[in-house]
Amino acid sequence: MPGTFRFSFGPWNIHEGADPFGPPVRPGMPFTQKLALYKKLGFDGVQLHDDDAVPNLNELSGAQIERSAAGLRRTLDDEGLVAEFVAPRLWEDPRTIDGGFTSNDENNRRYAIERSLKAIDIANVLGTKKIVLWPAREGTYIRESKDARLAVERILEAVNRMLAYDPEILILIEPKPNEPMDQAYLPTVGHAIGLAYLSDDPSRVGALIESAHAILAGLDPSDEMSYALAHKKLWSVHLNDQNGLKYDQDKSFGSVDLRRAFMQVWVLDRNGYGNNGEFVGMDVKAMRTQRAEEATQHLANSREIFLALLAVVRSLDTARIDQLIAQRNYEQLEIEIIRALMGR
Ligand code: GLO
Ligand code: MG
Repeated sequence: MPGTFRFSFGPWNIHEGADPFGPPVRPGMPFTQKLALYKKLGFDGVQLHDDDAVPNLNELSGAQIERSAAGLRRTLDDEGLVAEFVAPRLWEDPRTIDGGFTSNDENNRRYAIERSLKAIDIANVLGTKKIVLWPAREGTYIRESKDARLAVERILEAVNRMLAYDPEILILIEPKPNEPMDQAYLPTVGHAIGLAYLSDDPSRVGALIESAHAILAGLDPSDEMSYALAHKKLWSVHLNDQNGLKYDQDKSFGSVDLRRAFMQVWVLDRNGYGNNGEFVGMDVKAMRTQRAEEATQHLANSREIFLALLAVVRSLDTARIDQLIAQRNYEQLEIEIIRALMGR
């Protein structure tokens, strides 16, 4: 069955352009103004960090958090938008400097788990069951500083605490091999899914695959997606692009390697992605050089490229492809795919 595609992004994808070497170059945009742009750009789903949804949540009581989240829920409803997931932001607080779940300090680990449970409360008010865990600082700068086996056990303990806290919540691990840490404990989807099977409820732990993260790990994003699909665990994607092994670039989908992007669309469509309500997330950032007036174009462009590649995928003659595969004439298969991509 072919896929069904709806698109999402997070408020961080409309960005002021700050990087580690320079300040913002565009004015900030209030969150509600960003929400008003979603539909115009062709997007229906909103991805949220817990504190995108409820600012300053560390200073609020449980009841205050619920009230604030309910306010956002009304705004989303008014805009005709849905919350796709909530992700606990475990990488900015001073208590998570050396990791959240894998910090060597017990008090800090407790903070990270409590914060993740608050993200679940917020998700419930917003009407989503999906919690994304990007284990940003669950890794090291020097290997001697943490016990790597214990770290995996500690991440597992946190996942189990979350599963026990809410019997319906789904946990999507977003693997990334490095940045901000030198080396991360869950670098690939294989690691994420391995952890899922160790958990108390493997059926509720899956993955979000980001194209750039797979590329940074030296892997092909469509193969990473296929691996998760084989386990029925591809519950979201962060499509974008990445020009080789450098900082995490979050370039527009397909802007570096159109054929690599094509293959991701092919895999998603051929596997009926989206038929259970999964979104196609675009984790993309505008170039720092982009003027403020046009600083949302990367989102519309990524969606346009996805849909154009989908049209190419669906235009291909599958009997012809099967025939070339049967003949083992992969050179001919390649030229025909490239011709299709070039519109010839
Ligand atoms: C950074 C990640 C980040 C996450 C987001 C949701 O490299 O891709 O953008 O996707 O924080 O957890
Ligand atoms: Mg991402």
